[in-house]
Amino acid sequence: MSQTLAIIKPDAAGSGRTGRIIAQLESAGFTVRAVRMLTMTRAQAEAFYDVHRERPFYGSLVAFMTSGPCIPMALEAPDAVRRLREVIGATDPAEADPGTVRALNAESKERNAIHGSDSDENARREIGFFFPECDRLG
Ligand code: IDP
Ligand code: MG
Repeated sequence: MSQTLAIIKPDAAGSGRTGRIIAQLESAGFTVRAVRMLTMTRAQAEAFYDVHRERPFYGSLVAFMTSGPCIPMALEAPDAVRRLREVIGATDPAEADPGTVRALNAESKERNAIHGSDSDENARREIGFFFPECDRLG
């Protein structure tokens, strides 16, 4: 078993999509090991997306991610990082495979409903970012 971090982003959390997204993740074989709801501060969003600091969309992304509540979750499954990326689909929902979380719930490349860690190393860092009190979840 391995773990990854998902975040239901403010667009989806604010439009009544939380339950169906968690149900889809559980149906896909993930177990929720930790979950919380928060509105990120600007400093939190800037730190979380620090890797994108030089990208043209960084300011807009930080504004979006602080615009309302979001729902970080630590998810567990075999090959969790790769599997979650499959289930959420491509960054741009217009390019996401049919049936993926983004194809079903996202409106644009920025407002794309959900985050998924992109490597085991980043999954550990990102789980620790939102759940620092947990040595090992679950
Ligand atoms: P990912 O979430 O699929 O891993 P990243 O390239 O890591 O995509 O980008 C992080 C987030 O930044 C995306 O999920 C999306 O919200 C936003 N983003 C990425 N590329 C663009 C873009 O070209 N325009 C606007 N927002 C973008
Ligand atoms: Mg990414």
